[in-house]
Amino acid sequence: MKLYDSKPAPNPRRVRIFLAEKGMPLAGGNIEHIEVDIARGEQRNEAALARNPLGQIPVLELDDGTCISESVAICRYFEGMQPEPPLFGADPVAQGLVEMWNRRVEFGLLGPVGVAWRNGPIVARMAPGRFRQNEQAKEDAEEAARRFYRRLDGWLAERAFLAGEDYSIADITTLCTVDFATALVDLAPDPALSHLARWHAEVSARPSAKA
Ligand SMILES: N[C@@H](CCC(=O)N[C@@H](CS)C(=O)NCC(=O)O)C(=O)O
Repeated sequence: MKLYDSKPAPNPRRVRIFLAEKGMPLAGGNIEHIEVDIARGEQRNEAALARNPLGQIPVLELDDGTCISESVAICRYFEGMQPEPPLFGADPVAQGLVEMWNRRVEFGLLGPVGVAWRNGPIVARMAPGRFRQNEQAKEDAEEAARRFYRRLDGWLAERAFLAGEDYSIADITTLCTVDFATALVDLAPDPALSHLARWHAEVSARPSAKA
């Protein structure tokens, strides 16, 4: 199988961290790793659009040609192939909580961070004219992201990880979003949010975070 990936992009990193947590190596394993140059638009060439008509990565292409896109869908596939350690929850309650947190973070943080990025200066430099930029949309999205950081801080005061005492895909989504927001959107969490900072230090210290 082949994984179409991009080192600097946040969504493909979710899959790499997930694989690292599963102990499934990208180098030397049975997954062929293909780096896609997003800046050059390789995710939208004819072959790429045949794999994913949305022109986005990551994409997992199975040996029979089946293509799975959407980071969480790819992670679900790997969870099915290798259930241990469970990263979508070990029992129905945990599964519900993991799903709840993952969706909250996708809609409540990853979405606004994406809007702030599309309307921000780095995109204007990297891909001039690709998006019609709107300063008000950027500011509203930044405020929404900061509000979500404050909520996260409160939640993490009471639990080790997003969905409870076990690390899960919800932590992976949050880590990738926070790191992308910090590095490329100028939207780092306020360091005074000490519970969020504690959580971030802990998940960043896991070997998988280097993926
Ligand atoms: N919901 C999708 C989002 C995928 C996505 O937005 N991928 C970005 C990289 S992080 C991409 O391919 N961008 C290239 C483009 O939009 O041209 C997922 O979870 O995989």
